Amino acid sequence: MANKDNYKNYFYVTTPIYYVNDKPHIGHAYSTVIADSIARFKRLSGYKVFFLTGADEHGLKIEKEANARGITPKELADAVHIKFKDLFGMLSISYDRFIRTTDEDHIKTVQLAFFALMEKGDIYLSEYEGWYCTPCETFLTDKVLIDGNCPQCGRPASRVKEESYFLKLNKYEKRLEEYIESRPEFIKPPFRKNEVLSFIKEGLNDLSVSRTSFSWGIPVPGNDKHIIYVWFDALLNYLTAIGFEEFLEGRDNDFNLLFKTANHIVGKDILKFHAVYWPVMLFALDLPLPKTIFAHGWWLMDNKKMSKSLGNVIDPIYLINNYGADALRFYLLREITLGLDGDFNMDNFITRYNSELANDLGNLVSRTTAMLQKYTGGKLPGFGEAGSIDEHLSKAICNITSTLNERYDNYDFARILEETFKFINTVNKYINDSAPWKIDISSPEGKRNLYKILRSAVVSIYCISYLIYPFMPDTAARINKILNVEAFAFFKSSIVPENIFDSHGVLFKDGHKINESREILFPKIINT
Ligand code: ME8
Repeated sequence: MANKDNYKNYFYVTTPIYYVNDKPHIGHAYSTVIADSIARFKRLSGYKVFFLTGADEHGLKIEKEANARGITPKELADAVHIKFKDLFGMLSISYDRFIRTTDEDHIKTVQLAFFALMEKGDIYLSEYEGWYCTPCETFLTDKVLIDGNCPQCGRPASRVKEESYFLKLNKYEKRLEEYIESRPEFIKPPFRKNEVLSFIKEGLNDLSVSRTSFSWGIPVPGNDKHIIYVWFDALLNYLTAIGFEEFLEGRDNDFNLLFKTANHIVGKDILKFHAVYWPVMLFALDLPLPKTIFAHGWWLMDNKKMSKSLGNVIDPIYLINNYGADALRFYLLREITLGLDGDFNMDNFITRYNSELANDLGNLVSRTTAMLQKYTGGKLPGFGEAGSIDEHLSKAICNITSTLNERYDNYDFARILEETFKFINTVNKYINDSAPWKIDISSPEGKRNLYKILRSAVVSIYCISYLIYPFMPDTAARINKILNVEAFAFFKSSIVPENIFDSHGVLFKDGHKINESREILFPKIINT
């Protein structure tokens, strides 16, 4: 059981921090919903969770956008980071901190780390000559350019020649390779591990970690002609947020315990920064590495890359306003296996919504509450009167819960949702097959049979609310309200699906009143 002083373990989960040059889009919602779902599941399972998200506010890209708008970069960051916060509020994102790279503690952390590595000799001054892609804030070699364009975003790279500080990557190349080879849980999904290893095996050049051609960023300590490279700055947010500075000062905090458990959720496009540059920075700083870097795939729109110029960028706010936050969360996690790319198709979104959310889940809840109203005035028949709960249902739920931890650890969310919705259909079928409306309740046996069906359906719905909670927290809360159980009783009790079929009498006492629900959980979408 989870309580303040008795956590199973720590669990630190992070999203990328988002560039504030433009408003959030579906890709930002995606990384954040993935992190939120695992954070919620881990909290539910008794872990002490720290969930971090935030804004990446420095760099040339932000400076350029601010110039174009005729405002300062800080004014741009102040305005745009609020849009991310608003979106995350609408999506019920349960973050513990929203970090901004302009926060005081972060600036200190970055300067401390940079200084420590200069002292150690792992950062040295030299000259950089080569290519730079501003939209990706990435240095590029001749070899990777495609017709003079960035291989990542396809836009033209610019030639730069400047004095620069460099981080020694080469020194840590072998150590990193061995580390990755020997730890299957470090890079997920597994096929991404090979991609990273082949990149490392090509040989790592030392990384340029400062710029002199613009001013919006954190100055190099002792040489403020140089601005610290935005990725060096950004990656360190993962240390700032959990008290790196206090830790260095020897103050007692959770830094050490938390960081080892870190799960960085990132898009596949930024895996290299997290699985190569970041570990090297941590090796150099003599810190442990995060536990897992999970790279998710990309959402395409009608099989094309989303881009402003194609005008096919999906606005998450539009979807939330029209269909609800949980419908969007559900679609993002149910439609594609995490790790692979997927196509965001509106017809498909509506079909899934209508069939799985409105028909399967929504109807199960409304028909069950309607039956209770009709037969018992909303009172749940006692444990004694109903006898046992349907065995087939209890087995089905145990099959799901027994694999839950493993599935979450592998980010196999689509599978969990698939199984949960299969279970919802099993309960619907159970009600259809046992046809309570045909039962002759004048006989004691008939009555007992009806009560068993009602109780089985209610207990099953409670289990469903537990299973969907990490993915659709507001829907789970609404169901709990209809069932008239304290919001998320599973947080506070040991009554989780593993044992609910034995102990449902504790939560649903004899005569427990189920609220009459006129509320439609998911109104059907009429596709025009
Ligand atoms: O990269 N589908 O920030 P960012 C899925 N500041 N994910 C997508 C996507 C799409 N169509 N488009 C973008 C940065 N993303 C850095 C991170 S972390 C220390 C610094 C994802 O605002 C993308 O893969 O450009 C990335 O994970 C995230 O959005 C942030 O993008």
